[in-house]
Amino acid sequence: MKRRAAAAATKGPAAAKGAAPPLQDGLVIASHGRHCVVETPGGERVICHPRGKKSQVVAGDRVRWQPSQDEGTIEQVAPRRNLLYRQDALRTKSFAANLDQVLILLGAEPVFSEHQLARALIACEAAGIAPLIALNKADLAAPFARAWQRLAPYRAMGCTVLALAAAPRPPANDPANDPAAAAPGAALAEADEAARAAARALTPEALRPWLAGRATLVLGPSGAGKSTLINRLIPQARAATGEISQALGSGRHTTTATTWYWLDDARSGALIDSPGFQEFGLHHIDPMQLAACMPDLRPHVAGCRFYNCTHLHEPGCGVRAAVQADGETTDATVSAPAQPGQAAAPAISASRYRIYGELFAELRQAAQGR
Ligand SMILES: Nc1nc2c(ncn2[C@@H]2O[C@H](COP(=O)(O)OP(=O)(O)O)[C@@H](O)[C@H]2O)c(=O)[nH]1
Ligand SMILES: [Mg+2]
Ligand SMILES: [Zn+2]
Repeated sequence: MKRRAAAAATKGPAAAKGAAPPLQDGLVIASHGRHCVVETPGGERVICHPRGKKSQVVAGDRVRWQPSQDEGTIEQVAPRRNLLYRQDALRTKSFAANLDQVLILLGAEPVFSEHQLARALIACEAAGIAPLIALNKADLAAPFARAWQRLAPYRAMGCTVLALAAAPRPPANDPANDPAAAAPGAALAEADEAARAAARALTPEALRPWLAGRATLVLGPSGAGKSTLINRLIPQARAATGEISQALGSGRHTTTATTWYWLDDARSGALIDSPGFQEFGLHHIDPMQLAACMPDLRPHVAGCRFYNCTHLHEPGCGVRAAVQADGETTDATVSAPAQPGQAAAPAISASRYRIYGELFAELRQAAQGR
């Protein structure tokens, strides 16, 4: 971390009269506890402290800060365009602010939790941030085919799902690696579809057009390949992480902070690396709004008899009427339009409806506890 020179901070007419130096613009590129790193428009990086206990800043915040000695104090935080956060019974934790999209990176291995994926997508929807899903490790044919099939409901509900090979291994010549072995008995067409997706898998470089000019938060379970992807696209990321952790930790042991990395010299696109995909609390979401945050359930709500339908047990529920039997495939089935003249909405997979029920119970309990 390049510490700011005290002399540079106190130059100018205001300083000459002994007044406080003028406020400066900055972007928060990392935040941890009571410290953060602010980047100036010129690319200098300064450790800053928020003024007051309550005023937490997060990566992506645009701030006005006051230089003092070799550090600074955050005086103002610009209104946020959006904020992605999670909330459980104990605390609220922010990921980042002012995002253009969230890249949810999953791996063919280890097997991802559909529940965590659903939670992350709901948080994006509630925050008004576009998600993009990438399934990494396309070179692992059989696990990739299984994972690709599990993502069918997400493709059907309109999510973009990209196949990625961030660091492919040479083929192992293992018969278990045949995509047809992925799901014995499953339709061959599905294995074929996964194999075609794997054959089209993007390299990290080929992912660039999806990232250019945007601030993208990268979320995903441990082992999915987040660090691999970030290090391929931003070779100096590893060094920057070390410097920032060291500066923010002030000698103490710290977990990695959420960190902002520029993708290009013009500083137009950025990847934001963040820990914490596992405990993705959604307690900030009203259970009665949950179906509206799930794009596959949402269109069917119009078909419910009761305006305050929970879609759990009510008669005349448009959502329940659209749920498929277990094992039915998503891509093909389309339910009847909820209302005459309306376009038919794709059916809801059994697993997605199960996740809705579990989340609804959890959020209702959280709302009652407040
Ligand atoms: N086979 C295969 N392995 C990969 C690929 N991308 C990453 N890995 C490996 O997956 C493991 C976890 O990657 P890492 O980037 O540390 O994951 P993170 O926990 O999400 O940051 C490492 O051993 C990587 O080498 C890929 O495309 N194919
Ligand atoms: Mg990592
Ligand atoms: Zn209903």
